[in-house]
Amino acid sequence: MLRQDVSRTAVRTTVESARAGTSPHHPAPSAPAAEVAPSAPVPEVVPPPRRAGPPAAGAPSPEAPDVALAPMPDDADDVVRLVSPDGVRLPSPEHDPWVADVGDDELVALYEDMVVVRRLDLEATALQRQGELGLWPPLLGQEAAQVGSARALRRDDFVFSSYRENGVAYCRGVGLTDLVRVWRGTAASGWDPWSVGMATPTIIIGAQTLHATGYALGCVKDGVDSVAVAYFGDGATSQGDVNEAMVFAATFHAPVIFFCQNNQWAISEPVGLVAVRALADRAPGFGIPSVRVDGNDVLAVTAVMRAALDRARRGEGPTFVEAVTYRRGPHTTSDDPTRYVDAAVAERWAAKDPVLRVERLLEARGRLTDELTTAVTARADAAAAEMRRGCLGLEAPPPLSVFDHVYTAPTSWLERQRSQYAAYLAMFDEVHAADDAPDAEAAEQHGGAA
Ligand SMILES: Cc1ncc(C[n+]2csc(CCOP(=O)(O)OP(=O)(O)O)c2C)c(N)n1
Ligand SMILES: [Mg+2]
Repeated sequence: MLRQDVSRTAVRTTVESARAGTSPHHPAPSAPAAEVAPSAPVPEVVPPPRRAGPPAAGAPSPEAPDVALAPMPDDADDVVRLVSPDGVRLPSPEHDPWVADVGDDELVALYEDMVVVRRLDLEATALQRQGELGLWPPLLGQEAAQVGSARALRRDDFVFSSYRENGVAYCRGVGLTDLVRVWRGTAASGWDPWSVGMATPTIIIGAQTLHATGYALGCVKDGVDSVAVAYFGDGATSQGDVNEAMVFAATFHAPVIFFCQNNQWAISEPVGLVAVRALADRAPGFGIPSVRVDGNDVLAVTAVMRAALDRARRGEGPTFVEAVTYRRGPHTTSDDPTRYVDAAVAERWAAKDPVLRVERLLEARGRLTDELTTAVTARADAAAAEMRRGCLGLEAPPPLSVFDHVYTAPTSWLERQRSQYAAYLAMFDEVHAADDAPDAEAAEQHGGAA
């Protein structure tokens, strides 16, 4: 069901249930909360200060003010879910019609996509560990959120993503070598956006939501029913850009979907630090209906995404989708999550793995045969091998090419920077030349000694 409206009554209900300890987003406070006059502004209930998990190395100093953390949505029951973690199909009169055409064959195709995406992600992580990539942002655990949403799109829809949506990029048809180009440091940008309907990733957290909203407004002006999708994380929801994008999208009924993958971490900061309520609850405040979906359930993600796309195409404006999932790996290959992740929580999420879930469902339906797993594994291995080959074949461009595509036409100050940089690089040539030349003094000494 779409979350349409957060009225004062609804807020009060949440505050009251928080006091009673019945809200999934608010733990019960240890001391009774102060009475609130009905006409007074509703204050937020602040749980007692605490920190999740063991203190990380580099944790805040004792002087730093402690903060209240909302619980992580571990077992959120307010999500749309069509397949349980143990692979049982859960009927839903509201959402089943959106996936009525997803039979066993279509489920197998989604399964194959997820296996391939996971394999590519692991291969890229290995490439980084072997020194072939500078950095990689793993998506382990987020395969269903990415594949389920991306496969619901039409070719003429357009994706604006962050750095972690390599599964989405795969589904859009981005070339396997193109996935790693930037991370190898051989290109400033990975692919031609127009050929795949997906912009190259935005590293500036949340900025792509503005791009998506602008693109969506362009679609309306062009009279087409294409939809723009902005992918971003839980941490990004606190950025001004995301909030500004939602204001514009709501005001102008932009056909844009705000697809938030709540993987529960923004680097080492837990989502509870920035969200005392469900992230999906923010959107109705902007006038944007929202839906919270089990992000590890590929079928449920497909259903809510199709519904959101349909709303947008019918001119009903934006939808905010919160896909509740879990980042099972590090933030990037430069991160060490063992310093801040509670191992027990991570283990619980491993049991809710999105790929395992579909395997269990297919197994129950007699479709998980040895032939299928062999074929899917072979496909995934072949994709990984192709990506590795492509990666190793990438050559570093000439250093001065960094200036080539800054603007369509050169500017005088860019030209000046270019020549300054060329002079700087030439200094290394001189040093090398000097290194290579026979050392006259040494030669003299050598000759003298002889
Ligand atoms: C504007 C901006 N601020 C800070 C950063 C540094 N930064 C990189 S990733 C990240 C966390 C993002 O977390 P989230 O939005 O949850 O996405 P996730 O990495 O979990 O996919 C931050 C703060 C940045 N890239 N851009
Ligand atoms: Mg995150």
